[in-house]
Amino acid sequence: MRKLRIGITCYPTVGGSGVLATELGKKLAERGHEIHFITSSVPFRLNKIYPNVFFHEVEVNNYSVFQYPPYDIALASKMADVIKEKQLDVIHVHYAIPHAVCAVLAREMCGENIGIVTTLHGTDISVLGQDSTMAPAIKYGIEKSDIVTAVSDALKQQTYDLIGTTKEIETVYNFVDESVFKPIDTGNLKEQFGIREDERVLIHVSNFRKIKNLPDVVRTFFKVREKMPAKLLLVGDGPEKHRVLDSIQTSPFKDDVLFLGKQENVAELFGISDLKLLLSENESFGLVLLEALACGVPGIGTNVGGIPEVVSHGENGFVVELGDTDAAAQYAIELLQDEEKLIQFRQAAISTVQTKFLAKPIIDHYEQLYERLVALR
Ligand code: GMT
Repeated sequence: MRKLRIGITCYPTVGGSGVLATELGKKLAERGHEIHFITSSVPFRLNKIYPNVFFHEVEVNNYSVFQYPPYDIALASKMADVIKEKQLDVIHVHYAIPHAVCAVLAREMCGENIGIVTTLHGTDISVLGQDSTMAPAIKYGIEKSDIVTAVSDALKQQTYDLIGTTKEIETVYNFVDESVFKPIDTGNLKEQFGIREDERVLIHVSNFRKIKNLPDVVRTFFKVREKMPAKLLLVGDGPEKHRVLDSIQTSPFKDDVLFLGKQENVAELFGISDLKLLLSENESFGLVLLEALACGVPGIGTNVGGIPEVVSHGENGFVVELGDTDAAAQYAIELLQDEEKLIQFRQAAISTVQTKFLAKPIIDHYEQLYERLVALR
């Protein structure tokens, strides 16, 4: 395949869509493509120098007349600059708002016939798609993109239901970097956290937003803790953190909940974990679940959005109804008390990634989409 010049726009701070976009860019660069990130800051997983990867910062003018700094216009202008100067073949935007609309505007501005790929990630549809001030712009961005992908069948269906578009949407699942997310020897890390060998470790990783339903994670853990020695690792940070902290203060098990804040090396934390909990109110995919599975950690997730496409009930984890912490705890207890079953689930977790979410075929798929667009130019 010929080498392409690909622009990528995403939210560069912590979040699944930014992670996926960055990992995709890195993998495409390894294949020899020239990758141009056009973002407001360096994407957080772009943490070293990668050959073929370039970063173009979007700077927003804070002129006093602006009540709100016009990020969208600055992004579109920067995209138009980079498209022209670097002669991009394709621009791939992650998250519909404002990125898809900015890409369309940039194409108009620079007058180049560039292909636009938009990947829908979740809240751009499930939350913003319900907002009448946003829905028309999302629909416009989707319909003016040349190719639209969604990270799960559930999200694709939700887009049709909420946005009312007839645009063809292809499901392209998320993937993880298997060289990072794999079972690893963590030495005495468990001990360093003060966790005894006989204690089971449950883990939750997220941006601590309301949609992640932290109260149910803690409730489930406490029910498990009543039956066995265990610790809960809460990894990440966000608006719900203090509410959760307050809510556990009266529990006799409060010292068994460890708040670790934002962490870079999540794979190591999965390395000391036995079970991942993701009990979200909505989740288009649940990239962190996939990261856990790749590390050999089974997951319990809610029966919402794309989670059942990632977690196979009774094989690599369990799917429970939203709010049913009794069921979540019961499944957790049964699994964590049965070493043989846990080993079986750990193996199934790894093979799910190998069979359904391997990076290579998914990146091949994106490459084919780009190639399709380039052939049309
Ligand atoms: O919910 C988040 O953690 C952030 C959000 C984002 O846009 O980064 O995540 C969405 O995209 C991820 C990557 O495709 C998915 O794995 C998440 O499930 C999705 N979040 C929601 O749908 C709530």
